[in-house]
Amino acid sequence: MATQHQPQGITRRRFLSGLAAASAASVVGTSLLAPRQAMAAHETKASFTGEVLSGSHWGAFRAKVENGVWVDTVPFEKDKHPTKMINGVREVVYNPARVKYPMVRLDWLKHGYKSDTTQRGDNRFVRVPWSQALDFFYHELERVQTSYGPSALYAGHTGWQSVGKLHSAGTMMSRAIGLHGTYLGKMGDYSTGAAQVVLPYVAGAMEVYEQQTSWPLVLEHSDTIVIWGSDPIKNLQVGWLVPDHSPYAYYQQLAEKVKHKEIKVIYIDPVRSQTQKFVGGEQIPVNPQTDVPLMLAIAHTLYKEDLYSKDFIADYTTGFDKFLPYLLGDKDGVEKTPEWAEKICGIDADTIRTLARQMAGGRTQIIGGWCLQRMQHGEQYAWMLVVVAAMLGQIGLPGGGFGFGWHYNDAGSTTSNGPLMSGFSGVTGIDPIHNGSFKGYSTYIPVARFVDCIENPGKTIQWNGHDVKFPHMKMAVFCGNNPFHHHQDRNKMIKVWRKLETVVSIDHQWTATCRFADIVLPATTTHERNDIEQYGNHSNAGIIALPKVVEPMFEAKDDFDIFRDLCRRFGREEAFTGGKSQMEWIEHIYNGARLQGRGLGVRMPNFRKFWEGEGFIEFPEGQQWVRHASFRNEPDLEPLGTASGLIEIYCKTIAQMGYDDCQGHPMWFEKKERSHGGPRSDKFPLNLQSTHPNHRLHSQLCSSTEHRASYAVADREPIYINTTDAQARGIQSGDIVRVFNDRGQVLAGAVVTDDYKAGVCRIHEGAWYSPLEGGKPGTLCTYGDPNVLTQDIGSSKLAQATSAASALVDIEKYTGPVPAVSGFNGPTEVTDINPLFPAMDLD
Ligand SMILES: Nc1nc2c(c(=O)[nH]1)N[C@H]1C(S)=C(S)[C@@H](COP(=O)(O)OP(=O)(O)OC[C@H]3O[C@@H](n4cnc5c(=O)[nH]c(N)nc54)[C@H](O)[C@@H]3O)O[C@H]1N2
Ligand SMILES: Nc1nc2c(c(=O)[nH]1)N[C@H]1C(S)=C(S)[C@@H](COP(=O)(O)OP(=O)(O)OC[C@H]3O[C@@H](n4cnc5c(=O)[nH]c(N)nc54)[C@H](O)[C@@H]3O)O[C@H]1N2
Ligand SMILES: [Mo]
Repeated sequence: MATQHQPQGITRRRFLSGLAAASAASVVGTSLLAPRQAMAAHETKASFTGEVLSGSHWGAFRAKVENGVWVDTVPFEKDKHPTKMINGVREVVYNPARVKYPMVRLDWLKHGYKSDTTQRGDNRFVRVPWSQALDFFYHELERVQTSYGPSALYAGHTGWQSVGKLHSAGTMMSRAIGLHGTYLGKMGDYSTGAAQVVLPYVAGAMEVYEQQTSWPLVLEHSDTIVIWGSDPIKNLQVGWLVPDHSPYAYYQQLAEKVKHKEIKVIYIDPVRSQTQKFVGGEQIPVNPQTDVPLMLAIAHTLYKEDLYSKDFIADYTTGFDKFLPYLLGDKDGVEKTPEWAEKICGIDADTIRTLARQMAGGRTQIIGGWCLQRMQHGEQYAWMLVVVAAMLGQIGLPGGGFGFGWHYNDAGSTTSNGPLMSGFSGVTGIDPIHNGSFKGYSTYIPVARFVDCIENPGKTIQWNGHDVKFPHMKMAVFCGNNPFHHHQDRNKMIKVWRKLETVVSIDHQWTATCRFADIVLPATTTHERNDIEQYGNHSNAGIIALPKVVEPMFEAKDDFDIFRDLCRRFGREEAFTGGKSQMEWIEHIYNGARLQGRGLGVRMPNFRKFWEGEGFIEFPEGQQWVRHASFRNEPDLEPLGTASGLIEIYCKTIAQMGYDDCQGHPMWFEKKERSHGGPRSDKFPLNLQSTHPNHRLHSQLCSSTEHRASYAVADREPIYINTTDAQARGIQSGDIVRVFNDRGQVLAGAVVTDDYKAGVCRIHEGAWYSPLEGGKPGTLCTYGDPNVLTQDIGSSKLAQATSAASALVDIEKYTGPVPAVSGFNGPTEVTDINPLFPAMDLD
């Protein structure tokens, strides 16, 4: 975790100064230096030299600026465990994939919404003036609303955008588009789509995004910690807000306790994780996608050996009696014994029994990750983990019970007593101009089914007890997210995308989503505008100013200004801005927290002092806390949010939905494809993990050239392969390999390692889609996007979440001519066309 800060080469610096000179010229004449901004002492001028404290999803840092050029980044001294990823942040501003100008796809410029959409992805774009790009955007919104109505417009934002209480890209989009008209929205997200639907029925809350028991209490009380499909050391590097990385200190203490045999840590994971390497402990290398049989066998052992808490089951849960016949095989003739599970999950029966006894033998904290619910039948894992914890009877005790959010947002740190900032709101309360009828189609769709929706208009699917009727989607807007990274089955997506008439993408990086869009608008990065953010996520350790580090590059505009200018076109500018400038918003957000602070006894300086001073305030530390303790202490006064107020081992509400693939209690369901002898493994033998990257946040930082070079293999995204699997295929570390199945093919750079169980390989999600022949379904991805290979199916009828983690592939050494990586160089700009010619027939 220690940050090695890489010095930048001379050549690079010269190159950057050149860039800056060019961009400085292009910003002259814009209204970027609004009067109020002049008051900021560390306001960056084009010639500024000095240090700027700022923050990001990767943590806080000091940016070193020379003559208006960001040359170096050092971690904030209060962050004792900074991530190396901080080295890639500066390059978000300066890299060849930067979106420089508003651009329109060549054929769309010629024919508008009647364009040849099979050309999408060929990456030929024409530079247009801002005013024209926004006119196109506005006319398309208007056309779609008047000719089809709201159900044809998709603006269902899900995505990681950037930090900043003001510049939340998705919120700005929702607010602006929502002032124009109603539109098709989304439910859920890709992160926890299955768990966040099932757990409220089972445990009364989403459980995934909530704070966890304070680490000092876990370190004091736990005898055993079971880390189930989770890798906190890897995943806590990033945060939704600016992370303070405080939990790392506790993992260091845990490592000490493991060394001295005071706490036992067990990892249920087919991969030796970063956490295991950091903390120590032992691994149970379960076969992928078979954790539910393992859990059932643990439950079976607890029951048969009378190791479960009858009191807890009686007092705090409901429905154990309905689950038991399934466990014992009375219902389906299959008793869920360790011997039964062994054949599926690859862990021998004795090890399963020993694990169950270990868990029941003392205080056991279960730490569950999310990858396991990002797969087919992902609901079952989340549900069954709660059932195991309920049988152990320690839910609500310090260092016991279950938690699903330990690897996320500084969880387990103590929450401060400080105030919470509000932000810019996506809703205004002002009626939209267009408020047409959805004509019987759904007003929202489960987010991971959005490509299915484009493909199958009129189709009705089941979701969480509701019918969802897919509308005819004609236009989609993306801002602060990257569906051509985050969605599964890229080749299916490319084909289906052709049904859309107009796609708008607003980003600062020329992602594959921009490639497959019609109108592309250049946004600024966080570091080219002013903002404010919470320091520390669950810890809420303080407030940090995010002042502008450098002037905006090229023609990039802040999302705020983009959407304000869009709203001006339909007379809603004032409604969008709320009558405030950006700095007035930032001050307003700060002052809201300041007022709240007074009530909490936390004194904050006035805004001017904060902004012109250090730009950082620390809050006093809060109390330690135990998750579910109030429920355990007073189940009648503090019931869970479930129908019964208890933990629902059997859930009547779910049972009554009548779904075959998610029934009244947790169960094992075979998968459509599964490695280690499961369906289709004869054809494609290797399980493909596409877990979250150690070096990036999804697709963010992938375009940071020097940072990418620090982990890429033969210029490609790494694929991690077990030694036996590599040897069988004649593959060595450093080789370029072709990874394939019947959905697609990608090149990747091999890393041969015994950290992976045989039959398991991994390409981290977020590797940029880089087609050999842009727009052609089935073409080779030259860099290694794993979503070329994943399945696009719903987890089940309950949640309809992504099943990204249910994918099989095979790998071969690549012997063909090695193509250049196509993804990182921005668009192919077509210049022999007059961008202002009005050949488009806007009806
Ligand atoms: N195979 C597979 N697929 C997965 C996953 C997996 O585990 N496996 N995980 C899923 C999960 S959990 C998630 S959360 C998703 C993440 O999917 P996304 O959230 O879509 O991924 P990001 O790469 O963070 O995309 C954010 C985009 O916003 C842009 N951006 C950043 N700041 C700004 C800004 O200020 N303004 C504008 N306009 N744009 C900005 C970035 O450049 C980037 O292109 O991926 C999902 N996809
Ligand atoms: N560095 C970094 N951190 C991140 C993110 C990032 O992009 N980069 N993204 C953030 C976001 S948006 C999210 S949603 C979270 C995601 O958090 P998670 O979904 O929990 O994280 P993953 O990294 O996908 O996977 C966690 C672990 O699951 C294991 N695993 C995979 N398949 C199986 C299986 O079949 N059985 C078992 N037992 N284990 C399995 C993997 O080996 C890995 O160790 O991470 C957050 N943190
Ligand atoms: Mo996520």
